[in-house]
Amino acid sequence: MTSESEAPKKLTSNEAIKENSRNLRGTIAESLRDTSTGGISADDGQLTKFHGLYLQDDRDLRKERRLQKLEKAFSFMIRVRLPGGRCTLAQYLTMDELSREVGNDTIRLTTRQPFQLHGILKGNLRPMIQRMDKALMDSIGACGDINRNVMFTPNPEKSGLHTEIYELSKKVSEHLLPTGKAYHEIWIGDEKVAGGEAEEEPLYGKTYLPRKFKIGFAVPPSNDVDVYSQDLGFVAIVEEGRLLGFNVSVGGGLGMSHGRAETYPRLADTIGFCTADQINQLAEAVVTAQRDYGDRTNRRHARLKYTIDDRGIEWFKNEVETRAGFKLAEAHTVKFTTIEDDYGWRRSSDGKWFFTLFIQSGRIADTADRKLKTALREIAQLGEGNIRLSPSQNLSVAGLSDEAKVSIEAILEKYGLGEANKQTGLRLNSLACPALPTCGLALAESEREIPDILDQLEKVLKEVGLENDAISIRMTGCPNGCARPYLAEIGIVGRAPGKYSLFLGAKYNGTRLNREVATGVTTVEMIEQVSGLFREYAADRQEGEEFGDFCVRNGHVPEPAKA
Ligand code: SRM
Ligand code: SF4
Repeated sequence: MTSESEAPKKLTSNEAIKENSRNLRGTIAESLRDTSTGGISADDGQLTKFHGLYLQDDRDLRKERRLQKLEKAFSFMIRVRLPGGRCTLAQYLTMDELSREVGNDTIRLTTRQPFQLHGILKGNLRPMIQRMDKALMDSIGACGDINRNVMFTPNPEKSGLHTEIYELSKKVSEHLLPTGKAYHEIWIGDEKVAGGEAEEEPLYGKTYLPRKFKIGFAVPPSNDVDVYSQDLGFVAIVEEGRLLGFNVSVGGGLGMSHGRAETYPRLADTIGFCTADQINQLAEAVVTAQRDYGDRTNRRHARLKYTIDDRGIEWFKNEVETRAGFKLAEAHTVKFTTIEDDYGWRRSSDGKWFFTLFIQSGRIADTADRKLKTALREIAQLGEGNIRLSPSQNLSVAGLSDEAKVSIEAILEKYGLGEANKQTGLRLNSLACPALPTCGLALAESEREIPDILDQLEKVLKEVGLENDAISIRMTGCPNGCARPYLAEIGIVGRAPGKYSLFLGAKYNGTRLNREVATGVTTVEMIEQVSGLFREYAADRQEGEEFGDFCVRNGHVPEPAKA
């Protein structure tokens, strides 16, 4: 907001790109035809994000290509929208095939429950999206300044109540989808030189949101979706097995930049309670308030969390209530105890089996000694049940009979994966973002480095008898926070090649942020520091005390972290 005497600030260049894009068409169609480069124009690169596509390059090859005077080794990453992380076996098999035929032969399960494929060459984009379309999958709104994949626990069959809430989360997701035809026109329909004409986008308007927007639904006691990290969170309130409605929280967000105090991770504030039939109206009110008041002059200050901090939570609540046309009731007390997926075999409320497999950093790949991708393909080819992706980058198969359970166990054994879930509590609670070589923003390694860090720390945990304790550890290659590191008891955040910041003291259940305790340390130094704390924790912890709480109580975290 500017006062009358102040000159209005200049809008970011992204605002002009959106405004002039004829509802996300830009010159993408032309960029795709240009065979002189594997890339696309910078402006189109901003627009393709709204279509779920990122232009990337293989950063491992940058130096060599520069020396050879070649352009970067460009390729695309696609993020496939999957509300609640749910897909059919046929859809999974489509991902498997596409990853092999046009991607880098890996599938990446993300921290918001979509699939990502990396390494797709420009010329393969249209045919790939057309095949996804035939399998009833799309990547609309998986990225960009828009509502992203709506998160919900991967097991709605856990109870009738979970199923009811899943349906509500799906409705919100559909309610907030863009309505424009650009995606179909560019990627699926007949090729047009300049694309069609812009249409009305009733909810988002011509310039969409100032920045990305995220929603998650949680059912206590599980906070698997990290509900307070979401721009808009719904926490189910249940009484005697009946859904009363939802606590509503707003203004969560984790991205920050090193050395810029004006950027920070923030937990959402709970502003009240709404009933199930008010959810869509409420979500629309929050989204449109952010659309109209979010900062479009600075993308580092454009998320809802800053709108709220600039104007005050009471102002925002009032704005939302006015737009929604109803008042929120008083929030209920909630208690979260866990964030961990239900690993292994569980009976669902429908009597079927639900199986969750731990997947390190969500990367499905075959390696010389571990054929995970092949094993999962064979499981999908059994033709029973369906697939779920979790907010912790794991994969589940749902809806299985006793016979299918036996067959799946045999496949896992055949590929040496029978013990895949027998990991330390630390590994089972670990996340890492992709970082190098695909992520253009990575300052340091993450996914490629975390296995080694875990190996080292596990030695100490076993030595002091803590191998079964659930301790959360999350690593990212930069401070953007994609693996939600600021909500981990141990957060490792890249600063420069081989250099990290160490964060400690978050609450395990995702209700308190951690604090930075070391800056610019190597992984060796970090492992040494954390190993020392593990030893202290094993010796001095109080009954039932979690690692993050221990770090706070014993003064290992600089200032008292907020509860
Ligand atoms: Fe993220 C940007 C990967 C979840 C905060 N994120 C990126 C990009 C697209 C890099 C880019 O802009 O060029 C990364 C692509 C890397 C690659 O090679 O695949 C990327 N983010 C991911 C994923 C794949 C990490 C993962 O390990 O699974 C997650 C995909 C989720 C999805 O399916 O939609 C992912 N990103 C998150 C989360 C966690 C969440 O949403 O629960 C966050 C923190 C929460 C939040 O939004 O506040 C997150 N990503 C960011 C940010 C910082 C946003 C900010 O407000 O400052 C960026 C950079 C940006 O937007 O400018 C970013
Ligand atoms: Fe890339 Fe940084 Fe996100 Fe990791 S946290 S995927 S390095 S943007």
